[in-house]
Amino acid sequence: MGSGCDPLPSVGSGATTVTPAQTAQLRSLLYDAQPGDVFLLEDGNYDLGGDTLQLIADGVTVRGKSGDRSAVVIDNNYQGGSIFAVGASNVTIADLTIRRAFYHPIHVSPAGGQSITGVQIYNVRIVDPGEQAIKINTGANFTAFADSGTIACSHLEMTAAGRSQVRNNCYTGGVDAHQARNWTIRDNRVEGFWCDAGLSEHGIHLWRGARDTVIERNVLVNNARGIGLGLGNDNVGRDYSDAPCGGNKAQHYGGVVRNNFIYADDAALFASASGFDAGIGLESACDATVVHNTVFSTTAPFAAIDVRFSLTSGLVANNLLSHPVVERGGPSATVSDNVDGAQPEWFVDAASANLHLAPSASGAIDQANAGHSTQAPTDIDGESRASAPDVGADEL
Ligand SMILES: [Ca+2]
Ligand SMILES: [Ca+2]
Repeated sequence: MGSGCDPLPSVGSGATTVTPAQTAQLRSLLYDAQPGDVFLLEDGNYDLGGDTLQLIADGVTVRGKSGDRSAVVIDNNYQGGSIFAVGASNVTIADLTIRRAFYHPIHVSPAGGQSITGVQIYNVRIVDPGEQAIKINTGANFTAFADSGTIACSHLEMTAAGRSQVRNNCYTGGVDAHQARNWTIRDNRVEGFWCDAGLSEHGIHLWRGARDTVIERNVLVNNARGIGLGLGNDNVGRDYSDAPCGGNKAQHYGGVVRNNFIYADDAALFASASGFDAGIGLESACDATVVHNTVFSTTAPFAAIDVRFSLTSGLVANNLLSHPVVERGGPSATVSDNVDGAQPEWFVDAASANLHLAPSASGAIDQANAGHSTQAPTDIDGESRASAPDVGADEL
């Protein structure tokens, strides 16, 4: 898996090209796919009319043919259920737009009794989901899991029009993963997940016993909650044979959150019932590493980083913040070498969520603890950190 956002390799011969005129057959085409089949969707609008596209054979790829994700639009107009239901390993969805699912535009959940791995969501634009944009779940029997997937170079967005369609007390969010292990979520933009009433789930959220997630180089704009590992302190989780966290049932185990920009400036978000809650939330997140993120808000959130509950441990360091870290409920994480009170002029263009450092940002430049920077050896641009590293996601 690469680290950039270059186009995926072109496919060889044998791919099936699909046109918008075949929209009514798309469901059966994909359901009947054989392992490794590749489907290339021509530019245009695919108005599904409520169909769910089930991907149940391993290694199936569904891609926009042109590579321009904005030119291939799959729309369910809030009919039916989810749009893509991914139940097999090594499925790729790439280079297209998915709009207005009643539930989830993409729902990853093992279709059979076996765990699945290697699902890839790449260069996808998701707009106005009825529930969470990308849901990752266990199989129906709670013993098969969806592990080791990637969500990269994608754009998840709730617009004002979509927000008015969200149901069930703001039951929405960007990525929502339960009991999922070893996912990489990188280089995405996630924005607009909040409601007038009710508290949206995070832009990116893994919990209920998820583990070893890597969340890096994402830009999160105007979400009620940015990135979350864990939620609450109940015992709903996943059992691992090596009994991590001293055998305690945590909401999240391990994991790294680094080099993300998290930004909020929307007066309507601040005026909503829940406001801007937290840039990053750790709740019963055991052995988490949260380093070199930048969280900037024009109005105070509850917490720039919320470190909560007694099972939360690990390291929260070298983050550049407009507002303070809040520790509550007895966490044992090491919280050090963070800089709060960042000002808008410390950044290249804060009003555009460009939180790269300005040359005058002396409060951030060279101010990080180099010992903790080993957890994030490169920055949000993929550039190496200097021997005198800067706090936050950007090394100037
Ligand atoms: Ca430096
Ligand atoms: Ca840089």
